[in-house]
Amino acid sequence: ETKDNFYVLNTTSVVDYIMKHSSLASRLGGIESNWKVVEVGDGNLNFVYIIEGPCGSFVLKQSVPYVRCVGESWQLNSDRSYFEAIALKKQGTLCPQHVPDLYHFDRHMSIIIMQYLEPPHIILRKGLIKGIIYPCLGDHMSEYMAKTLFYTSLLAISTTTHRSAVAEFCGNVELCRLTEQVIFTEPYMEATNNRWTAPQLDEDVKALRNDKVLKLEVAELKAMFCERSQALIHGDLHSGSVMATVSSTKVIDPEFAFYGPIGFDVGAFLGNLLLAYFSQDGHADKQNDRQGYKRWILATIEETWSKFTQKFLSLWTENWESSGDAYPAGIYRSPTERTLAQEHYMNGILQDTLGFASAKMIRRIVGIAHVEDFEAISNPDLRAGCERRALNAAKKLMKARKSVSSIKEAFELISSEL
Ligand code: ADP
Ligand code: SR1
Ligand code: MG
Ligand code: MG
Ligand code: MG
Repeated sequence: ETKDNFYVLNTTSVVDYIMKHSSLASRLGGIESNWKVVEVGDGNLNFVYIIEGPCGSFVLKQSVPYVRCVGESWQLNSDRSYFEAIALKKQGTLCPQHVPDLYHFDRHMSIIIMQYLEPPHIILRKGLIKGIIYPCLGDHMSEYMAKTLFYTSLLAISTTTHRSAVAEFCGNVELCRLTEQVIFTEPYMEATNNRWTAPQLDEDVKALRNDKVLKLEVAELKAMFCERSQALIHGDLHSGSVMATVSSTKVIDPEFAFYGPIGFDVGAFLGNLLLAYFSQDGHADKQNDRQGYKRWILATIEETWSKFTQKFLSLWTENWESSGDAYPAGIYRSPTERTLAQEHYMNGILQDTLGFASAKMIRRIVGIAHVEDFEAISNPDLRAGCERRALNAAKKLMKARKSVSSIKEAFELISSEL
């Protein structure tokens, strides 16, 4: 249903909207005829405008009551804007360096106004396709994940605070259900939304749907996604939700945020780096065989995981006495017991991460929403070869994740695909 007085903006009505909000108008400066408005949304769900004036700029994002990439036939209420705004605010407090500043939120109109991440910031996925090396990426993303996930988990907060936050984000039901549908359900069955590089991958898709062991693993991951309120997760942390330069990394678009499993975020990020890895042969040319770049991607996966572990555990160790109801300091008294608890916890996150990373990879190859990493490879045989290696690696990782205790072991497991 559409809310009363809600309207979908266009480049003209955006200007009228800003004029009605003097603090926004004065941020831009000058008069409205000096303002430049461009719609740049390239995501699947929403509309995004960049607005620049003589004195300043910002980005305006509006959620509409349907799925943008499908059209009005797929209704989706625009409550997601509220959850994006409150998640942005929370994540911006916990990790301001890697989150755009929030300037304005209008719940009724589902409008968020935030800091414009100016060029040379580009969407990380596009940078990975171009073969750009980001020397700070592992450090920055591990920082973002460690801070946002640790401080919203029961390692840092009481069960009272946690329960009320979980209850608030339970309202993001439509987006959680969208994830359940397009990540954990449809890729493993016949569904009209699904597509893949055909006929090249027809047999691979059939095998996926008949893989009983794999489907049991997916059921387990789906249950974890629905049942485990471990921390406030971003919920859609793929490489299209990161804007980067060689020295700056910002995480945008947390509209899928809710209290879920930590491994869903870490897995989304690492799984999308693996997709970037597997697509590289499709972007190689005479000037650049991309072999060095592939090594950099794998090194960045290892660096992200090891720095995430280090930072997350440092926060835990520093805060052990003061807060968090999960591992009471009174029970965990000795350093030995604390180390044991930490190793156990991180091992669990690693195994969840590998499972969710795999699920994220599989859905991008056989489900509704594909990624530019592969879509930009115009030769279908070349593209299918890249996709098949990614699919096989994801299947192996998903099935064997519980026997893996390091990223090195994970790479060994899929060495024939790498
Ligand atoms: P969706 O929810 O539809 O995926 P996103 O929030 O991912 O929308 O935004 C879509 C696109 O808009 C991004 O890929 C990026 O190009 C641009 N964009 C979004 N937020 C910003 C920002 N703060 N600064 C600059 N560009 C942005
Ligand atoms: C209809 S599926 C759209 C996808 O785009 C979003 O960014 C999420 O990844 C979602 O699964
Ligand atoms: Mg997006
Ligand atoms: Mg900030
Ligand atoms: Mg989005």
